Amino acid sequence: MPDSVRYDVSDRVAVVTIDNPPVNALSPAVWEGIDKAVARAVADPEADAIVLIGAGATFIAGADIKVFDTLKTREDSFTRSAGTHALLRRLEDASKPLVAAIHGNALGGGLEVAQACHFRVATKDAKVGQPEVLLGIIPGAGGTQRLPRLCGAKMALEMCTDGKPVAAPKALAAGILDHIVSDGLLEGAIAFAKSKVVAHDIRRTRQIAMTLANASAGLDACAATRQALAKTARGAKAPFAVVDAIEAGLRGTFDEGSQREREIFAECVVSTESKALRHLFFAEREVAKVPDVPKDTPTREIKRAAVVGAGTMGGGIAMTYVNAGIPVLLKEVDDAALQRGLATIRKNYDVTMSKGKMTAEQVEKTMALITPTTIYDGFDQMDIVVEAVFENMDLKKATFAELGRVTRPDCVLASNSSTLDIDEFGRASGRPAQVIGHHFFSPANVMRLLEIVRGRETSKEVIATSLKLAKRLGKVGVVVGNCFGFVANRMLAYYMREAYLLLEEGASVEQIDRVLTGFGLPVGPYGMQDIAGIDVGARIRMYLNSIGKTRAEGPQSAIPDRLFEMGRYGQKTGAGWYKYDAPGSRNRTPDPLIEQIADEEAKKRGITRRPIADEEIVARITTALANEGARVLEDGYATRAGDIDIIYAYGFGFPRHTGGPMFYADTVGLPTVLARVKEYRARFGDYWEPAPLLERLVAEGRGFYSAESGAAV
Ligand code: T1G
Repeated sequence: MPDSVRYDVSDRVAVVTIDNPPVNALSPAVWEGIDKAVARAVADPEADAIVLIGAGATFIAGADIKVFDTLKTREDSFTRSAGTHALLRRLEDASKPLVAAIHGNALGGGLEVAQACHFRVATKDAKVGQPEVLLGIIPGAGGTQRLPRLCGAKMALEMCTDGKPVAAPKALAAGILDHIVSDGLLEGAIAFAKSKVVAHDIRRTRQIAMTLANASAGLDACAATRQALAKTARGAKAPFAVVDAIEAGLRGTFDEGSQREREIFAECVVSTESKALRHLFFAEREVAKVPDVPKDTPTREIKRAAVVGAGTMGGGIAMTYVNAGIPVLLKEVDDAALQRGLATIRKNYDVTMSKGKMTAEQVEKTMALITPTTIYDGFDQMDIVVEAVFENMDLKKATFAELGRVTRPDCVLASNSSTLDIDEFGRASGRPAQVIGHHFFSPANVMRLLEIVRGRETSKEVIATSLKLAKRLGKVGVVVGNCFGFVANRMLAYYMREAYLLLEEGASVEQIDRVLTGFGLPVGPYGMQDIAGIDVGARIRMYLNSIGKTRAEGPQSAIPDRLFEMGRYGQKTGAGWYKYDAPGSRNRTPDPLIEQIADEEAKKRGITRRPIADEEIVARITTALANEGARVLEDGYATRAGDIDIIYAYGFGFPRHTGGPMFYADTVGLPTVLARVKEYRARFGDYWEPAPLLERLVAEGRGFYSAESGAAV
């Protein structure tokens, strides 16, 4: 029996322990071990029942995701899944009560193993779930057939299409779990198993009959789920595939449904969508590993924080801290600005409350963690200060100079700047080792990305503290270098350049936004600007012009500045790239004025506007991102291509099923991407210059993620 599975007998109950750190993933050895151990227990005269339990912090967190890369073809995967299904049937057919004892997480294949057991008991803080769609696959070990038999098709559809874990009390109420133990899990599970011996009670999930009524209600739920997914899936296929598998089980027998599940799983696991999502799964875990900041680098404890600036970003940052239980001093220049900021925070919590996600009492408790102020008193008690004042160099430098005077020498001084030079702030504060960029994304209390910008002198301790803090704030922290726009906005400038030029050349605002949301982005460039504010971008452009810089090489479209001069800032002014019913309204309509302005600007640049194909829009935007991403990598401002993909997935909602702009470029093929850069250079101008890294990788026949070497650039 492999070491990863142990066998013991306690009080006439066989205890099978899965011990495969860190999350007891179902590697081939673990599968084999479980199979052998349960067979041994069935034959063991010293054992009347069997308990399956995980060692360490969790039950089984699913199949070993790394194994999926070894499945090269559908046929290969289909064949292999036969073994898994047969194994689970052997568990289910055990002649002695078999109880799964769950703590931590029972996810994916882990929950499917538990479903094949006769009973499931858990600790009250355990979670169960089928997150496979988040990896572009479906449950492939019987979950689409057994779960509906335990909790009904409707809940099974929900769990398998949103992939979210379900807490034990809810899983008990739904019939997924049979009991929640109050004290020790193992003791509780053994007692439960013994009670089933006495009761001669064995329940095989696959034999739970699906009544006709349930089946027809289930089929209605499938139809309703498909309708809902049409709005939310944004191009991902796996959520629809899981509905197909569950439906097959509702229309046919358990075996027919299982066969269909295996076919669909085999299709999904070799798909580009799944490869992309598996890539993001591991990339998200890699971002925390910064080559020159060892895992054991000491970190500071962050117990008290201050935020300077209570505008849109400052308010959202304050909410992020207090949502994590960290009290915040929120400072503004005067009381009027402070009250405006507090009112916006209150309004945001009211919206959360109206959605039933917080109670009034919770809102009051959270808001009470915010101490508003207009002075620096108390800043000498802070562990961290986040500066979120207006994106202006002089204003930020003055703020850091002040912070250098009023805070403790070991206080972390973070800036929410989205573009400006962190080293300047370090110099202004007089202690650059404590200064770092914490670039949040709007809305800061919602978007999960934290771009952590290290300055030339930022200490490793401050970087490590920032990474740990990001996790505590519920963010994905990505460490990047300090160049203009860092990684996120530096690349975004090329995305926006192409969006503006495509408009001037003949595409419309609606077309560009429709095509990119069709590609899977949550919002197109123009809708996004109308939300964020056209004035924000305009003021950064004005600052850049004042220091003789542009955000991206090539022609600078005058259209956004013309809208700014007209006071069209977007939703907040009732007009921007679109017209809105009223200032603040989200109901938008296309505005023919934009077409007129685009015509005028095109004429000024001697361009004859032309019909532009949807494909060209996607190609130019994604090529611009990949080419600049390659430059960011070779300039050393990002550690890995995966970091860029995580930044775009979590910062801009770049469609996860594409894997992010760098992984997507590999999917398209770097030779094609390079050819496009060269084509655009010939058609539009020398500002389209291939990144040397891109040319080198193509010459070496490699990608940003070279499958054969597995090495990421
Ligand atoms: N396979 C391989 N490695 C895994 C893994 C898995 N399933 N889960 C985690 N790891 C690694 C991870 O890469 C990291 O490695 C370390 O464990 C700690 O993870 C048949 C087909 C369980 C909630 O999707 O959601 O079952 O970076 O940092 O924050 O139908 O891990 O240290 O080298 O995330 O405490 C379905 C995936 C698989 C769950 C713990 N299961 N895991 O979170 O730790 S498909 C999942 C998680 C399947 C069946 C199908 C989380 C976690 P390293 P971590 P954490």
